[in-house]
Amino acid sequence: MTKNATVLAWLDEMVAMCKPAKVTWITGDEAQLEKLREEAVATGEMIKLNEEKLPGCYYHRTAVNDVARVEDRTFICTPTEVEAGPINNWMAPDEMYAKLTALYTGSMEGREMYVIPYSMGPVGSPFSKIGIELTDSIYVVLNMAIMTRVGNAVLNALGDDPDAEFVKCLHAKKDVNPEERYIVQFPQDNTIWSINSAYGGNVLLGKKCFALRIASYLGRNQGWMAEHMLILGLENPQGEVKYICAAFPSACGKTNLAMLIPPEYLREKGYKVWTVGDDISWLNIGPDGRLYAINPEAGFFGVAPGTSPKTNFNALESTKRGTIFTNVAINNADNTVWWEGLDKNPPVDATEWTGKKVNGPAYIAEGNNLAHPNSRFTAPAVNCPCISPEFENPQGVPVSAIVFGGRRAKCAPLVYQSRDWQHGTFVGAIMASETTAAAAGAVGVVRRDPMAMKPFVGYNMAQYWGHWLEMGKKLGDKAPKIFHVNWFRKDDDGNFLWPGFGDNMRVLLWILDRCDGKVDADEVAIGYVPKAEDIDITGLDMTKDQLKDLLTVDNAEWLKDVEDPQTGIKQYFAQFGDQLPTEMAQELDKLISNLK
Ligand code: OXD
Ligand code: MN
Repeated sequence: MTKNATVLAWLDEMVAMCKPAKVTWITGDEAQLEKLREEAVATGEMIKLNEEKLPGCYYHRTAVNDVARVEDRTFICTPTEVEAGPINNWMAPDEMYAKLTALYTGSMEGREMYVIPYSMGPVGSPFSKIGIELTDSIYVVLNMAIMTRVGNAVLNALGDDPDAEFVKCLHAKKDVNPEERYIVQFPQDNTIWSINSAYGGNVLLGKKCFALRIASYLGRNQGWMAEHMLILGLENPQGEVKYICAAFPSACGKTNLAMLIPPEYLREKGYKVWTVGDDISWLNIGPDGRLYAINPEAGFFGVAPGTSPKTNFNALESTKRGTIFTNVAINNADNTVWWEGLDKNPPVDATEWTGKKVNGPAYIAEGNNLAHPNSRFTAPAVNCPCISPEFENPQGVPVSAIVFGGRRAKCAPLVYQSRDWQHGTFVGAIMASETTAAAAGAVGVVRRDPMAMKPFVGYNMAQYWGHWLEMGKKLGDKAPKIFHVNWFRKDDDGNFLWPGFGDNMRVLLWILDRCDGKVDADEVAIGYVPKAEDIDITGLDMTKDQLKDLLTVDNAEWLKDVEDPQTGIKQYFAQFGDQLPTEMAQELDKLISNLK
């Protein structure tokens, strides 16, 4: 426990409102966590999986109406609407507190409240931040114990100073009613309130709510950045490691890139990839003036379907022990797990994700999924075979390059480099991705997702771009170089032009060569593209001409992307009105004049 008066006063207030039958502090001791696992198994909240094949692994099933983040019920409650900006849901803080207080009052009667002190980032790192989550869900406690560092060590790091900074997080399952589900950030109060959900991204409040929404706001005020970016280290045959941060919207292969296995001929030469993080980067300017990244998380909350030994061996290995699986299918023959894309042998004696016993192959043949498409694994990062030796480094890793990306059938070339930080900020701001068949709605529709932060920015997106520009000024010539990639370009017959997966390493090598000033490039309207001879295609079933096709920039296509009345860049920027930094408007004018 703690003597910190601010923590204790806040806890008293929340207890008085939620009225739990009992309050338990999470200490971080394994014995306490083990007792909670046993309790969750006894109540049916979790199922223990095959101890021999999946040691320390558990299964959890959510309510069928509670399987994903709920962007339409996620709010940024700043004093004025303009602070939240046009792409966030907003309500005045007082109004939201009143509305939610009514819902929370008595919500934990007869239930136990768990108090989880947690650190985002290694405990005691100058770049780490502390949160305390109150929850009535054992599932949340056990997930938080994988995804973050929890317990007494965190309280010691917070100390007794009543002014010490921490984020106050409150979660109540209540009755999981989707009509009264709210995921609410109060950035000015360092506060997050989540109610009526028990699904990952809505309730593991350290992740998206704190490490992106609240942290992006803190970062603006404190001179650092919280970004939706993986962090990977690329080691060359001389043993030097350079670090890259990369932001992609969902369904663009972020976890796969973070854990990439280089093509065999590069492995043989001695190239390696090290994973520092797969989802979130906190970026600070270090003592030498360069940008340093830490991964605030301690685990991976990954999408299971599609993960296989071929697509992501390292992610799959990470799930082999100490992992919680949510909404995948169970193979009853040996009490293990299965999901679409794991292999070609769906279990015959299966329990599909909602809990129905089915014949797996027959059920799939009828057009059903055994695992929910957004089913997840919560796996400890230390399980990952390629976890970076720098993973726990409290100073973080120096970033050489920032990479933005999206899924574009046309338009964006395989890779291009921005001219400078300001132009790179613009490249991030115009990021877009095409919707896939994996989500409901029309396929191939362009959706703008600046810096992959559309669902996660904790204040006005235009002011966030302004903050990027400020950080660039501070970094000066030490700023990382900024690039954009597109692994998803297609030919006129709809075939992908680039093999992707491990071969993406070939593009990363060009990016690092550019950072080191080792290769020339061609300047085109949108920035710099590689000379075809500088991307190594050894061993690929691809001609130089096909590579050239991947690198071409079609100015007419780009002009359409700027001008499109629904999804165009001009239209998108217009909604920010006078909040749009003039530099962004200038970059747009420059793009248009270059294209013409
Ligand atoms: C995630 C997401 O779960 O971005 O990481 O939705
Ligand atoms: Mn994410």
